[in-house]
Amino acid sequence: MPVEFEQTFRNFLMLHQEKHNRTYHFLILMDSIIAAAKRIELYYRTGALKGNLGVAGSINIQGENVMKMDDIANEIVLHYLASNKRVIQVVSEECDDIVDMNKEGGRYFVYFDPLDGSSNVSHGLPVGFMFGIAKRFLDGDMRGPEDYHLREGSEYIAAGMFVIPTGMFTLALRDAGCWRFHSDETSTYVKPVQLTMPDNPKTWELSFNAGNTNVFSDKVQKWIGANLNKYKFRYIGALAGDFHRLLSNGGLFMYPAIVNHPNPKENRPQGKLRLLYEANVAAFMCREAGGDAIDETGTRILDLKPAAHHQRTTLYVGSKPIIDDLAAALKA
Ligand code: AHM
Ligand code: MG
Repeated sequence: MPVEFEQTFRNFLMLHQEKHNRTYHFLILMDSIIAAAKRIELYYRTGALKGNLGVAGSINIQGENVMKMDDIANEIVLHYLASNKRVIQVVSEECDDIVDMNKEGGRYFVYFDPLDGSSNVSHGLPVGFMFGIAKRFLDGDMRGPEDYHLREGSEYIAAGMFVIPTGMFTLALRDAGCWRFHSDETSTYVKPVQLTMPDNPKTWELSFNAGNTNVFSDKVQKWIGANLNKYKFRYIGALAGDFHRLLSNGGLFMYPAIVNHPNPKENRPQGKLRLLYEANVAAFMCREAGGDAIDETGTRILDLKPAAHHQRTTLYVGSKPIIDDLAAALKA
């Protein structure tokens, strides 16, 4: 039997860069992101044996602080990104402050959540390593030291997610589509498959925390009442896992505002998810797959101007027709 070869992610990306007359810097950055993902996956798979499952800040039976998966994953990503030398600064869900890396010579900003889906961690169920990437203004036109790292999602050049520990990896490249890879027997990501969000309601799914329904706004509750029975309902409580399935089947993932808990600063209801490394990542991938994403005011997620690096937002992301329908219902 002849040896069979599948195209590797690296080969795919190299050809992409060459086709678009781009440098290899992005390839080098992605090498580090892949290396980090593989190492997180290894820790996660063996987590129960090594006592690494659980969330940060847990205390073991001896009363000692234990380094849990969230912190381990964060340390891994920070290590690989810092040693890569192409990164200017990062925003991580696990770090209060923005982390400086190669401020003078770096080329990219990386926004990431190293282990999203905390409620799944102690069970070893799917979690996500999600990331978005923006680029330095190469004309040297920095916007000032205090805010140049805060980019709208529309300025990202790429965004992606690893669904850990499944070996599935999805990467969207600006204006070049949304692509899925899987890990082969040698732990190499292979076999690019381009994803297109289905517009046909036959396969659509709804995904949201149904237990919160009675604290959503009246408009959202009304929309749910009119639509819940039309589609399948799926929710695993980790954005990467839920969104991974949605990219194949289409439909809607939402995390609406909890109306009883308004954000005191903005004096309007706020969502749970973070703009820079959760909502923007899903919205960017969705746009490249032909879908759309808005917040509860009807504004496109990718057009939201971040005012703070850990800013939260409401999120409605999915197939275009269902987002259009929701936008109309939210406006009514
Ligand atoms: P986390 O960053 O604390 O893990 O929270 C983000 C997660 C998302 O992955 C998921 O979509 C959502 O929170 C689930 O929240 P809930 O448990 O309220 O449904
Ligand atoms: Mg998170």
